[in-house]
Amino acid sequence: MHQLGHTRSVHRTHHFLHTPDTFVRAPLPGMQDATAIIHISRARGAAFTQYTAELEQGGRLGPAVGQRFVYVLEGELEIYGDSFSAGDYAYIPPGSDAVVAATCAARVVVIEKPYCQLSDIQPPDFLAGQESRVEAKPLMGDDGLQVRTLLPDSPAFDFAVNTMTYQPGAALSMVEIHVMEHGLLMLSGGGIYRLGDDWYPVTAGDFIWMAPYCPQWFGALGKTPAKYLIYKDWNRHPQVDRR
Ligand code: UGY
Ligand code: MN
Repeated sequence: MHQLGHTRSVHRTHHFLHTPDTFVRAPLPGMQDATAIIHISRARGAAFTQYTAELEQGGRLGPAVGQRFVYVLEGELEIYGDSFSAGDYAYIPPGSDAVVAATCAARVVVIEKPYCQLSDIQPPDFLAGQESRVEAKPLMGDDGLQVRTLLPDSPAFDFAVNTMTYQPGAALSMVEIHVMEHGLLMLSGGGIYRLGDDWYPVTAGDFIWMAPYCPQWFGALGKTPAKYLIYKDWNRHPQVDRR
């Protein structure tokens, strides 16, 4: 049903709120029995690509452009013979032969980015993890806001992916303004996101892109925790071209 041209999606120069009512699906090269909702990419000026892949049973992703991070939202994947279900994730290094296939219908967060090599450090190896086994740490001493850092704290990684869980009423303690850009998928709950000079109600299923230096703040609303998965570029000098 059409909404007379209304949507919560908002496209601005320094931020983008992408809500499910505006998602358009199209397969990427090499995908089999799968399709992608491309939330953000170079086409919009980001240094990374983030999409939600929807795979049928037996479906698979095409080859990655650069390194790839996958986080399972729903269903089950197989990579190198190991199975990955909701909350499981994998880091796949550049040039890897890893095949990402669905053993049942699955929805997956996929982040891809060319690897930014440092002269004295090798790229990371393949890594598999389970979010539930990552220790949650309070952000800036606030027990109501817990962060799980999914990738190791190592300069070999040129990006970070974390989950952040806010108890109802919890909020970032400051408006952040920083050089890193973000790709963010709301996993559950909701609240108000400040982006630039605007405040938006956001809920599970929404995607947000924040350009470098986009002022940002979030406060959780409702009776259940709000949780999001957040990407940021990391561990590299900003003078280096990240694309
Ligand atoms: O890691 C971050 O920069 C994070 N605190 N930003 C955010 O939640 N918008
Ligand atoms: Mn931030």
